[in-house]
Amino acid sequence: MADEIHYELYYWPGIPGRGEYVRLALEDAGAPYTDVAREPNGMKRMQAMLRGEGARPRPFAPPFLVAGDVVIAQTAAILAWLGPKLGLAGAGAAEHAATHQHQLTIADLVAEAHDVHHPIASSLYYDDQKPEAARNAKHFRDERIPKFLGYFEHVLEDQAGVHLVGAKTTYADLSLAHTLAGLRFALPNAIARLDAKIPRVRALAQEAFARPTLAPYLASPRRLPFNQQGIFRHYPELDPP
Ligand SMILES: N[C@@H](CCC(=O)N[C@@H](CS)C(=O)NCC(=O)O)C(=O)O
Repeated sequence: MADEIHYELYYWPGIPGRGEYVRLALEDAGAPYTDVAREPNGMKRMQAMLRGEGARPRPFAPPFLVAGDVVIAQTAAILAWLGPKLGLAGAGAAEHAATHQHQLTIADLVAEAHDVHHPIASSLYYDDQKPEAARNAKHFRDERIPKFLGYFEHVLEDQAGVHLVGAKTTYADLSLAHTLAGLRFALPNAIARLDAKIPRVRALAQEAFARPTLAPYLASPRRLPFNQQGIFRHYPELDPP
């Protein structure tokens, strides 16, 4: 159950991005929070925090979370801190650590998904790095996605269930469900080819997104759709049939 802290999440307002991983945990737990940069003057407040005009340590990049006098950045670190408070990190230290481990593996996958369309530099346009993106995408589709999702399929086999850790939903389950949705948006053909090999990952995603507090959020306008500015982008030329 959520505690009584009113959280402030800071993240770029126009994309689900990495902020969505934190949102999913907060929404699932019914925790009170403000999505600051989506409020009037919120971007100014976020930029001020990034300039160091706020709590310490100043964050390097969004997402970051403010809870009272605590400020914490890095998606996996935010979730490791929040997860136990929200009842989404399993039971006990070993399950907390395993949940964090899975989140870090998901973070690696997310970073690679971003680098598919920006393999040279985030500061360049996609159009300025298309040949490199095409080369990167082939390896991501053929090697990396099967390896990552195959790994999680094995974890679920070991678990004999639909949860990556323990017997209950953790934030790692929510994150994997969101990542599968993002990959399916970006590379629908590649994921369709893999679907038959990842039944447990798909079952996890279905269960996670049907959770009673999460399903209404996912159907609401508060959930930002995937788009061409985010981490998961759909360029048809990177996803041949
Ligand atoms: N490892 C960090 C990465 C944070 C990150 O790359 N944030 C992006 C938005 S999703 C950003 O604004 N980066 C700015 C930068 O790296 O200069 C995390 O997982 O939270």
